[in-house]
Amino acid sequence: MPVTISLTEKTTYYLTLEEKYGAHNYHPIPVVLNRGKGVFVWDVDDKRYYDFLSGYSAVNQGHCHPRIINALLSQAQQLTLTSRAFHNNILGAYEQFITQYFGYDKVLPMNTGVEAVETALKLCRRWGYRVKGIPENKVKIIVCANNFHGRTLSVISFSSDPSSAKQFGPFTPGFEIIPYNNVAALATALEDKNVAGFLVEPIQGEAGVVIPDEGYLKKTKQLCEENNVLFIADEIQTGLCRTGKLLCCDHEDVKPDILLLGKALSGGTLPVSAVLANNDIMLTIQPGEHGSTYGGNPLACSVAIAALSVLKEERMAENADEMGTLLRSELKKINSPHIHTIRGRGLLNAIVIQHTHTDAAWQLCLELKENGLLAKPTHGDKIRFAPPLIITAAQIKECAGIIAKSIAAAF
Ligand code: IF1
Repeated sequence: MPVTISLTEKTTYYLTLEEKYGAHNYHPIPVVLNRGKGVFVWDVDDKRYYDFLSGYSAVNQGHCHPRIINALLSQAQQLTLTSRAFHNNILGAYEQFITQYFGYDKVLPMNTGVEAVETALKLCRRWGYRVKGIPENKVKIIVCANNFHGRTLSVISFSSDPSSAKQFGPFTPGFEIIPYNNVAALATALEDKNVAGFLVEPIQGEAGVVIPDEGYLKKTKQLCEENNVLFIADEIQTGLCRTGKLLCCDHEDVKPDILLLGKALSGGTLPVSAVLANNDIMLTIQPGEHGSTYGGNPLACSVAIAALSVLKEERMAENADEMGTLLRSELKKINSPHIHTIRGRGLLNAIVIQHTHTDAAWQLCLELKENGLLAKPTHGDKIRFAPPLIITAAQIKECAGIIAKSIAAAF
């Protein structure tokens, strides 16, 4: 401590380029990747790594999954974008496919995750006025402390993380922040009859894989029902088999009124997000009231059908569940005083590092990189372990070995 790493000439070249010409809105691990396949990525010097971030869960299906890439390539040669001014021959088939897949009447296709969140907020407000009958401009949406739902102005308006929101005001009103994993706090918040929705992550990812108590989702959903309030699940990170079920809400048999998907909906190929809801909610938005140039483009639709198909056909939820259990039990065997906590569900896992050095988690990630495994710290002391869902038992064991060796070397 601190871990010494030597960057190659090639790596330094790319780092310098980004430093000079790119905005400084990220602080990446100093590795420059140029190739990916399955659970592996390679850097510009051809060193191979296990990818334990999976593009923040966008590549659940593994890097460059052949079926997803095939869909991408063949559709790219046919038709990529029409805009929604005209119809295309893939959109309807995709809409039928995804609504049947998740059991909703309708889908509204968008691109990035945060656009899906924004769409849900607009839908919820609209539903609040049209259906629930809340007086104009009075709709309130309840959110949770330590949430992460993206980076737009309205979404950071209800962030409790100072680095997300500081000096980006003034902010959008109409939101109330309550503590996460606190049913009583929601009950109190719902006494206000102008509440139209409750937006929640079934597991808080950015907060460091914070798993609520068993029953939290079920109880909060029930409270929402009793108060005629929409339960909006942000499954952008937790959905699509990451936690060992198709949706994280499935662990408690909860069906959200509005379901948000993104990231792995395209298997890491292009930004594809979706908002799913039934007619009573979705049909409150009429032509001209919402949309996006790229939303529902045929390239995205083809890719999303393939991305969803392989999740099911290759039993990725089941594998995530089994491999997650194995990973956590292997990590527990490491038995280091510097691992304060190991937690997770399926292959969405985190360890909390305990060390006198404040940047110990960062140092450990550098050491992991040296040993062929890529992960990224969050909030200083937490490291997420979220490999692609196609990882095998032998690979999990090898990775646990890399993690053990790295902890021994770094601390
Ligand atoms: C970055 C974390 C992951 C999300 C949930 C919406 C969005 C996200 C639950 C917005 C995005 C990202 C974005 C990413 C880091 C990342 C992240 F560390 F912040 F928590 F995944 F772990 N809802 N999450 O997690 O989706 O608009 O980005 O497509 O670099 O900011 P987006």
